[in-house]
Amino acid sequence: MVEAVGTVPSTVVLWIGAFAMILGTLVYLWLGRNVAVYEQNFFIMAISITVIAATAYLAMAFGMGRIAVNGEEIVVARYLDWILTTPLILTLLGVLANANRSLIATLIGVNLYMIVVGFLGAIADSLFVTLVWWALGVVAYLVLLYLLLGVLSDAVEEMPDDVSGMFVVLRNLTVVIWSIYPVVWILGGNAFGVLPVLFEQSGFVLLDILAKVVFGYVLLSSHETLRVYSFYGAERQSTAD
Ligand code: RET
Repeated sequence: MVEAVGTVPSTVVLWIGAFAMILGTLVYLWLGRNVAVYEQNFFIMAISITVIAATAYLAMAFGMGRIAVNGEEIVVARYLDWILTTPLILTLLGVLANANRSLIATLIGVNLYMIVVGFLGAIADSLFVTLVWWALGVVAYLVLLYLLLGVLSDAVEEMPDDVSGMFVVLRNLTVVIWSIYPVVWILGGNAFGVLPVLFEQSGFVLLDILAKVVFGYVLLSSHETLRVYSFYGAERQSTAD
């Protein structure tokens, strides 16, 4: 639960995280240099994700973004990052799948619950209480998986192959990567402490790079898919709600 912070190697890892997010932002800006109006929202959302994460990693690398709760030091910047960026990632997936607003709102609500109970688990001071919060977070995550793999995947079937193909790639990347977060979390300093701090930090940095930077790159580098999406999706959205 107490995270040994401020060691030189773990600070280096946080700087790597910050630079990866800044690099991702610059690549997206470059990819979006002549972006068509209909692609703008995708770019703005993806850029927001890496900008928020870059800010959180900068704060962490500067040794900031931690608060003491119940005598424990919590890396609050990480939870602020997750609470802001995971809804954006899910919105990107939802919009791509042409899901209606209530489904996107449901995805976000379940996801927020998952992150909030994860935060409660991090500030809990007994292993048992931490495990209870973690288990509740895992239940929320399973509901999220059901929505992503079931309802949202059904919605995308009405979209052209280009779009549904892109959705499936991004959905699979998301499902695989997101599933590793609770494992790193429970093995690290929050509960069992079998993962050394450096491994835990590096794990989260690597997962964040995949879930944010690689995810955004796959989406934004395909102008053709975004073009197909916009013509088909814009037309359908009016009847989808
Ligand atoms: C917690 C602990 C409680 C149980 C579960 C968790 C899952 C966290 C996830 C985080 C994903 C973060 C991403 C961040 C940036 O892009 C909160 C660790 C299930 C899935 C994708």
